Amino acid sequence: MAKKDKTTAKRGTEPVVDKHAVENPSNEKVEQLAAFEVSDSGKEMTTNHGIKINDDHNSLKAGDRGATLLEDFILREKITHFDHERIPERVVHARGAGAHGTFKLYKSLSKYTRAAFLNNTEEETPVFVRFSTVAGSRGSTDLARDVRGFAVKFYTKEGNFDLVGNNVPVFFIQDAMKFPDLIHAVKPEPDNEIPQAQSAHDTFWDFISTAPESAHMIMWAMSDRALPRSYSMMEGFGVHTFRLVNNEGKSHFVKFHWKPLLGVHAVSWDEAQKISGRDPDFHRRDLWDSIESGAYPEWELGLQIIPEEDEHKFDFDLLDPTKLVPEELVPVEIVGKLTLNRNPQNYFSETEQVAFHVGHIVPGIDFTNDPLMQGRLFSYTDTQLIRLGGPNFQEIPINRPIIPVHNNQRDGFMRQAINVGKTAYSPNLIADNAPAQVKESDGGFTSYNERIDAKKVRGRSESFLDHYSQAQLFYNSQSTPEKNHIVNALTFELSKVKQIAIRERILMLLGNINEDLQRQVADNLGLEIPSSNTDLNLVVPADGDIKLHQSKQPTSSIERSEALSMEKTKKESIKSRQIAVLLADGFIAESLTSIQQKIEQENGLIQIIAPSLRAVKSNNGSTVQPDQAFLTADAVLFDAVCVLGGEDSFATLASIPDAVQFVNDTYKHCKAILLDKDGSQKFIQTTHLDSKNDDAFFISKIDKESINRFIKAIAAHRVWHLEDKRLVPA
Ligand code: HDE
Repeated sequence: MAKKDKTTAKRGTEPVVDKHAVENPSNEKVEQLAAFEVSDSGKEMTTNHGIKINDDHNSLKAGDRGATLLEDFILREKITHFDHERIPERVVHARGAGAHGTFKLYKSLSKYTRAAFLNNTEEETPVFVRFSTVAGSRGSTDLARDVRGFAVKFYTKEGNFDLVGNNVPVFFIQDAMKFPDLIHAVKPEPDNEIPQAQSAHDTFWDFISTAPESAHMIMWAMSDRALPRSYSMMEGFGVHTFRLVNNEGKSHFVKFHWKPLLGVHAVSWDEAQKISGRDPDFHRRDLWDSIESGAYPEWELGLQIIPEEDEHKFDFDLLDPTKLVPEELVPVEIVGKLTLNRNPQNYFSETEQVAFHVGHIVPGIDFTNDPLMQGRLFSYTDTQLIRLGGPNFQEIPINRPIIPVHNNQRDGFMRQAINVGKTAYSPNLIADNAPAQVKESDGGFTSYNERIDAKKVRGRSESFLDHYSQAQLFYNSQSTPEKNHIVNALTFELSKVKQIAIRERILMLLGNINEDLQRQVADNLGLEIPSSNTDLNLVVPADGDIKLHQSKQPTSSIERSEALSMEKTKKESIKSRQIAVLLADGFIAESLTSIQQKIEQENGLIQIIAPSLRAVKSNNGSTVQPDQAFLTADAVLFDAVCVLGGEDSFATLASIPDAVQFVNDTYKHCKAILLDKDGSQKFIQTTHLDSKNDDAFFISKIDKESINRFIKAIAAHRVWHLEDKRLVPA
């Protein structure tokens, strides 16, 4: 194995130490990847064929001003490679960010599954995780209103297991057959390729208005779940019902959950839109910086396990991917922890080339007949064949399992393995039947022995036709601010829809979910409430009976589910939160030290923002170097702000409109603010802040007590209930 080179390219003349290669934990997969790493540090330049290059800046010409010569193989090679360096982006989930980490099991699940990585609590399983948005292209913003992909590749000792999930537990459609239609509808419209990374346009809502099966998912997509504060502050879900199969061949149904240790938190839509301009890489940067600073993102793996005998005990179908299993009916059992602790070395080689597939399972895990999942089982390999250029994509370093691969598959574009020997078929006598098939008892994969006895039908099960119960359950489970955000999101999206008939059809759909929701959106759009909420389900075969496809009356057995609201989520930690400290000449040095020490102790990240990048002088003559000036900093990129007194610092900040705006915006977006009392009076008058403290706005001397209150407010994330009081013109 190649020795890992711990230096990166030279900046100036000094070799720069690659900090993360030195400090971040390694694992078996990372060691495997190291064998493929190439460092140019201190090396001579060569062509791809190893010829040392003497001049990389000038092409070979016939005379100083002459035409360039075709024989210039160095120029030809350089340009040719450049011409071919793009590959197609993913057809969905094109924009993403990834990281390495490990999975550690808390307790053995041998009762349910024979998957070794879910049995052995001693071993850590290496993982690579890629988060993504769905609709936008590779260069689009991280903060689009969208579902987020949450794809985890476990490099287990029995091969790769991919849990290719989302941050929402349900999906828009019930059958894979409709996926191309859904995606064509949400992607930019085909005539002018507008709008990018947005669902707020006619074709998307036209599709939704004819597909009531999407009602539940629409509630999630219009909620703040679609605007995560950070990848490390969102849940992940396997969505489909899977199977766990134990050593005796007994199967249990299972739903996979990832629960973030930092809780589930979102930004507001106003912030999301502004962040998209200020820092379209906001989530990607947050993931990278958290890992580099040692504030590793963590999630616990949770399972909802359902005995096979209970398959028909619910008032929804476990095979229907538009339904979740309420935690009140089946609790989530926490079984292990995922920690992301290492950034990739190279975005393209790792994050872009990683190829996930729902069909990558290991013995002890199996599929169900969920018709969406069944379609996915085809799509993922198919897409890699075009995206990664052929059938050998599994040999790309990031995709290789950590155990050796042996079979009789051969050749194809870009084959890396040099398979030795004469045989590439089975059975064979020449090589004594190698590679040999493996008995189930020795770890050979066998499919779950499900009994199926049915007629072929092209259609939908009647058990899939209750489209509104869980949409209602979700809406009813939201807090008042969360409900308001859903109303605002629907108003925003439908305001962008040009055809009034589509707006009206969506109002009918909303009426089947909640009449209050329908009324508010109708009012905002200036439309009448439709006289009937006719269901426009157009999923009907050409000669089918439309009545057989109408949505069923809602019949949910529970009305509210606490787990569906973000309000009761964990609010304990400020790990990886960005806190802005505003200051100017004359600031009180002692206050800065106190706040820095305490925030760093709690794993928060501080940035000092000042009028310019010139060092700022404190009241005692010491100086501090700002991280940013107001020109590049913006409140939407931070979770909280602390403004340091005394008089002189405040007087300068009060005279800078961007500083005042910074504090106003933090206030408007319901975030925590700590203002040093010393000299703050006049500053407050220049802002829209109320001069009274509230649950997250403190005017106080900067001391232990006020810093502790400030930290608690940051951990609580936002005071959404004060949204109507913290009024600031944008
Ligand atoms: Fe995917 N999906 N999907 N999907 N999906 C892809 O595979 C597809 C679905 C998800 O970070 C593609 O390699 C079909 C549900 C994630 O690389 C493609 C259907 C869920 C990612 C594809 C679905 C997902 C993808 C595009 C309906 C949540 C990104 C590039 C039958 C459980 C993985 C690629 C990454 C990517 C097809 C529905 C999650 C085309 C046909 C439901 C997280 O194969």
